[in-house]
Amino acid sequence: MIEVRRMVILTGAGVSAESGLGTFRDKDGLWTKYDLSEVATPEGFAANPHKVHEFYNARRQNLQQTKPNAAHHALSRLERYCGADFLLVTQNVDNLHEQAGSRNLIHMHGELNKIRCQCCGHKMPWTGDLAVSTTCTACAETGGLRPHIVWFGEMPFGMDAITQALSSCDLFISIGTSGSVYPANSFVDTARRAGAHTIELNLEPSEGQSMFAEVHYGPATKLVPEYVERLLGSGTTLGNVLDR
Ligand code: BV8
Repeated sequence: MIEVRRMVILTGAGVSAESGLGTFRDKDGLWTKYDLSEVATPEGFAANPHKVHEFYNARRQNLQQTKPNAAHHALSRLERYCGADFLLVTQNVDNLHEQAGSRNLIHMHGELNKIRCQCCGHKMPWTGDLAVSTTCTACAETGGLRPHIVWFGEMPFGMDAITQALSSCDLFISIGTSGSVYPANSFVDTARRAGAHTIELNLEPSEGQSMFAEVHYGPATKLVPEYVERLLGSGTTLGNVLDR
């Protein structure tokens, strides 16, 4: 039995797969169609900003028609009713967790519906297309706008808050991620060293499968609501007691 007073949840592209958004490394995944070094690195953006804008414009357009699924809604319910400290860290750049009502959320890899100006640093919501010719509404410069996305080789957002939460959590649940990308794939180890119970909910074993104390495989829209029900079903007012 463990007393859950602080939980950290990590999600990846698999949690949004059943909403129709592609994953990266599955069959037909994004990285099977694009060379990530050309569209998801600062060097790729410097070499061909038009190509990178096209890559993100297509995903941003697709996102506007996308809705959260039962896994997103279950995580929002867990945050509301778990009676414990709750942090949701997502590697995803979509806004489906917010649409489902999640609040204590860190987009460690940035957000598709935001852009920022490299000239003045201004960050702004953006759901339309972006081009090299787009002018910054804050400094009126042209050519400096980029997606507010963390590319490979760039520092993820929120790392201090994430590390602090992982170092004091007693439950860590990883959902829908292949465990291929650092530093997200090191979070389970940080949580484990803090004494947390660690759980993987995924369609299939991830690269870090052996690091988890408990694993369940299947689609997120089935697994996540079931596990949230188990957590809330066993709930006490002060945090939760979880049967291992
Ligand atoms: C950093 C934004 C320093 C872009 C992304 C060599 C070895 C090791 C590491 C490195 C190396 N060389 C460089 C590195 C570091 C590098 C890295 O890890 N590279 C990898 C490729 C080897 N990392 C970085 O550069 C990071 N920065 O390290 O800075 C630092 C760090 C900390 C402190 C100080 C300094 C920055 C990485 C961020 C890159 N940007 N996203 C965009 O989205 O366009 S990452 C990219 O992969 C994706 O965006 C995604 O967010 C991320 C992880 O992918 P997943 O979400 O896991 O998706 P994937 O398709 O892989 O897996 C999906 C899973 O879902 C599968 O397991 C599947 O089974 C499952 N699934 C599918 N359907 C379902 C399902 N599960 C449940 N239900 C379903 N229905």
